[in-house]
Amino acid sequence: MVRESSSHWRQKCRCLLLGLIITLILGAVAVFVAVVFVHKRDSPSELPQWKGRGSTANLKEIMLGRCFNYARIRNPNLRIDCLKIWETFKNAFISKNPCNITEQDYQPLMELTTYPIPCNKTLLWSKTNELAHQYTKVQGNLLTLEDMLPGYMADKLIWCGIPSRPEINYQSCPQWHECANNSYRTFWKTASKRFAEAACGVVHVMLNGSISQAFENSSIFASLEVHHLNPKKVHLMKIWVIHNIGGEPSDSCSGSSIKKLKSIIEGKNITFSCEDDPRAVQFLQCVRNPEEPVCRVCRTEQ
Ligand code: N1C
Repeated sequence: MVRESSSHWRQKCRCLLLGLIITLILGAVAVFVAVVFVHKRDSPSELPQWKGRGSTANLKEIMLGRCFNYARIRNPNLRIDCLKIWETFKNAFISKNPCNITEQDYQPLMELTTYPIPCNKTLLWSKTNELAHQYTKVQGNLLTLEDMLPGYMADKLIWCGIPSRPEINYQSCPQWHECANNSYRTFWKTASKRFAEAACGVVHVMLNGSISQAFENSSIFASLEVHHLNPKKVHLMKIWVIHNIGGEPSDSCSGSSIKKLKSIIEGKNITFSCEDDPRAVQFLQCVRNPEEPVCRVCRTEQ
């Protein structure tokens, strides 16, 4: 009787031990599979490979910093919630195919960040990014999209998401021309359209006369901004065509691309004027090229 119960007890122990061993093995296998899966998920080779560089490192920190700088220092009267703006910005592109971002995706952000711009202050530009911003900084009376909150926060940054994964892709993003509806191209299209729609009074435009077509069809200025100016609000467009100092001009106010722009603008019942190399802009260029003959004309010999 005693022997029987001890053998029964031993058998029970064996079963328990076997159960424990099986549980341990299964646990180890589960941990192994999970580790392999997580590793695979995070491995860069598994991410979609786009031709452009990945999202700007520290995107969140940069955008939040710019937002707080804008709200606390540049424009202290502005009542905005930067964290909410960041979340709304992120929701426009996160977990989505970066070639399939629509203007609708950015509408909530635009609603949160768009403020009226005073009349006569709008400066549009195409292929003159650096000079246009140097000019507004020094002259102080005109504003570009980069002076408004959405443009200020996004200036010179790259961003895109990963389909079905709530992460930012820091490995690669579509290039500007890789697909028309990529995350940052759609952003600039949406913001530029709204910026043009909001313009009133006189609108200034800085174009580049050192490229073959100063008014170039595929640019955001030609394809969007021009068509979204409201003739009920804008009465004059002042074009400045700028040429590299010391270089050969390729296009000018009398060139065919500007003539085309003139006919579009006049067709909208907006008055049009055009000036090649206004002096105020040329002075700025002369800071970098003081020895060029065109920069010497005002100098009196002593
Ligand atoms: O295509 P573009 O010029 O004609 O676009 C310029 C036009 C400006 O008037 C702005 O209002 O569109 C707006 N805009 C920006 O403000 C902007 N900031 C930075 C458009 N693009 C902008 N970028 C970047 O410049 C953008 O990421 C892309 O690479 C260029 C487009 O500028 P462009 O071809 O010189």
